[in-house]
Amino acid sequence: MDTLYHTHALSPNQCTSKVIQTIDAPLPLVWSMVRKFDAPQAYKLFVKSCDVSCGDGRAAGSVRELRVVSGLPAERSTERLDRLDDDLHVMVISIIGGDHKLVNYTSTTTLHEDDGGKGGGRTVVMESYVVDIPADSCGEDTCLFADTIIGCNLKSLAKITEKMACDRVG
Ligand code: A8S
Repeated sequence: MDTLYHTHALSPNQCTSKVIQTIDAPLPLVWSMVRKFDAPQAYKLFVKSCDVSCGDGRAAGSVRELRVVSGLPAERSTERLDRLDDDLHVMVISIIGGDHKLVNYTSTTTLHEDDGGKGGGRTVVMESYVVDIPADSCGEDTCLFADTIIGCNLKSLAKITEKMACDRVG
């Protein structure tokens, strides 16, 4: 599963990386948050607003226009849903426009039930991506930038879904 969806062919001017987050909440709950292409602001703290400009937000080919919170090096991003598989828990998104430096960015997110033995109800989220290295930067810096944002997103996802799972039980 891991190598199948998170091994990417690279051009010489591209870099790739992967962020992994274990979450103390059941997979169906975590997936219900991740799969909402039309509402990433539900857990992505840097997203201010999201409008679906093409498609229904569920079918591949749907496009969303994001506005990013102030203080970041960008204000907007246009992103296309390439794949949403509710059986395999795979989501692929490409960034196709915006005023930022992530050119040719495609990310793949997969969810797996944790088999760490600590009982059921834990989820492992893996998010990998491929992106062009800007002419004025290097692969290391480009990946560090994206990894930092993804890390924040997945930590926020963990916090929110863990609270939801806790509230449901308690
Ligand atoms: C995601 C991943 C990333 C989002 C980046 C890397 C971004 O939304 C932010 C700042 C930027 O400079 C680029 O899954 C962009 O959201 C927070 C606007 C695309």
